[in-house]
Amino acid sequence: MRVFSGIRPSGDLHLGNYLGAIRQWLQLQEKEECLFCIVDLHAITTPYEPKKLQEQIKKTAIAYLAAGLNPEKSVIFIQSKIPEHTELAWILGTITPLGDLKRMTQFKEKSKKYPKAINAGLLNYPILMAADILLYLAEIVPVGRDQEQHVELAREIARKFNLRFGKTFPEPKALINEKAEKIMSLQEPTKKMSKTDNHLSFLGLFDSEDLIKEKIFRAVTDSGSQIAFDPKRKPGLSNLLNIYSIFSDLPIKKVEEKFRGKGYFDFKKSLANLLIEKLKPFRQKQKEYAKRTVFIEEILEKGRKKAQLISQQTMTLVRKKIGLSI
Ligand code: AQP
Repeated sequence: MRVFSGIRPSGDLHLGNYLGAIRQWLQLQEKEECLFCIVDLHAITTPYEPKKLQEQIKKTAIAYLAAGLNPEKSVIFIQSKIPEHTELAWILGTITPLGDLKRMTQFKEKSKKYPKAINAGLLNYPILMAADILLYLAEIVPVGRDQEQHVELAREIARKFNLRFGKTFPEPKALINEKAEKIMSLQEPTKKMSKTDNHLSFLGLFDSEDLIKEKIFRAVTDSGSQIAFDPKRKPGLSNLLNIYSIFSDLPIKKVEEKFRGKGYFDFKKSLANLLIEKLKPFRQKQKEYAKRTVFIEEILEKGRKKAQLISQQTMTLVRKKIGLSI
């Protein structure tokens, strides 16, 4: 089976990106044909600094490797290096109903977050994402819950295209890790953790020990003192308990038992120490890869070549099917 997924180089990767998406990528690369992309064209749909984008793209490539992606097993590449993404997006846009785009939750949320920057690219984001997936005839798309709606739309678009022009694309499916489907913000625990929010609200995969401690101790928790999982009444604490459970490999019930009779301070201290220990290898690898610029560039170029082969084949077929070439 072919797998495709990507991350916007819009900031430093956080626990949500890692647990919701990358952890699944690591398992998939062992058994499936995987393509993992740095989706820079998606990153420019929200306000950004051109001078910082290049840096952020490199940092994301380093983060992919430091988090465990193996370039011998996965194709790692930059979206904008493959012009077929935008060509296919244009074509798919002509069969995508406008109403479907306007009802997308991410479009509504990002429009609220950036009221002065509601651009057509933001609205068309899901079409480009459909193109990203369909260009590689991918069947599986490992993502967090927030991206499920977009994958559903990609599926609808594939179905529509196949009906209109004859079977061309598989209908892709989202693969979601139920336990980590939505890691919540440390500051506003009813919202998902996001890289572009205040830095205290997300835990970066490569945050220093001091920063981890600071962010965990300042994480919003709820009134009361009992360590109990109750996402409705105690969203802040429940999010932290979930993170503890994932990193300790203990079921949530066992974590509750471990901290029975103890207060928030003890729990947060233990969680900070657990995260410091578990994220240490990532920090070390990130430092090592950051020094190997040429190696990173070679990996991205190798990835580009492999991705280009597939994308060109798909576009030759698509152009023919829709009547653009003889
Ligand atoms: N909080 C989260 N919990 C679980 N999964 C998450 N993902 C993102 N946040 C969480 C998953 O990570 C992958 C990459 O996401 P993205 O960067 O392409 O877009 P995003 O969903 O918009 O991520 P952010 O961090 O919120 O970025 P900004 O702030 O730039 O919008 C996706 O699979 C996503 O589901």
